[in-house]
Amino acid sequence: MSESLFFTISSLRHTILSTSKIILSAADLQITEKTSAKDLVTQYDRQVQERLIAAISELVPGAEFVSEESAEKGNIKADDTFIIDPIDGTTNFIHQMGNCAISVAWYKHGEPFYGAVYDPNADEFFEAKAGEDALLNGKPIHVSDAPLGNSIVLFGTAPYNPELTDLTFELLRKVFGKCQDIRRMGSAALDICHVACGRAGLYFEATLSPWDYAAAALILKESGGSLVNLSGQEVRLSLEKTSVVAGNMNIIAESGIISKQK
Ligand code: LIP
Repeated sequence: MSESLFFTISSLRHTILSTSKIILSAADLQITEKTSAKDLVTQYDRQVQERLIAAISELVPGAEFVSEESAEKGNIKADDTFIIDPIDGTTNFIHQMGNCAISVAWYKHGEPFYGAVYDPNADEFFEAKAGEDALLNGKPIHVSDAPLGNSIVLFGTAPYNPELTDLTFELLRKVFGKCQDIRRMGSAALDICHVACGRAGLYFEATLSPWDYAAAALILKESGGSLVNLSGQEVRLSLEKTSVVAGNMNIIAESGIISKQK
């Protein structure tokens, strides 16, 4: 990797760390509803997003952005596109439950180049550069090779999409009897990172937006894991929502939640 790219990634890491202080010092949330009373945003989601976009635009002139709280979505095939979730786990953040993260993915010509997911409450910085080890606070991480029966399964409830509730709990019922236990932690990006570092064996959610998974998908890949949809196809970055299943391929197969498209 060139010295200038190395410097840019170091500067991006520093920007994420410094911007995260906004989350830790939050006070007057100024909560507003987006699509429903379950789909909320605070002034801090917007502040973090603005701070990140301004800093990255200096670091990578001409960069395009796909960010959760921006109406305008950039071109995911541009020379440089940053896919940002300023606060993944906003509902946890609103209820002061921790377990939320800043997620930033850097794509080059539509291919993942760098991904970072930072949980400021736990001070855990997950990151990966394409083709290199996935890291947690600078140390290599790897998915678990434990069988499903010895594994925690994480899941999301797709709360913004009540039409998917029955499917979610059918899938949950299917795995609950086969795994050690289940958890709903509330941040898709962190859930996928918990799979990447081997804390959990599997994560699934019936629908996610690109900013929820874009960075964690690269971290998972470089930790030896796979991100597929509920039909078993590899998840590729798209502006369309997609179902996701994260794990190693053995545990994904063992779970029985994939239904191959005919
Ligand atoms: C959230 C995800 C969560 C999912 C929610 C929402 P947000 O992201 O992390 O797993 O269930 O629907 O997408 O909205 O907090 O950035």
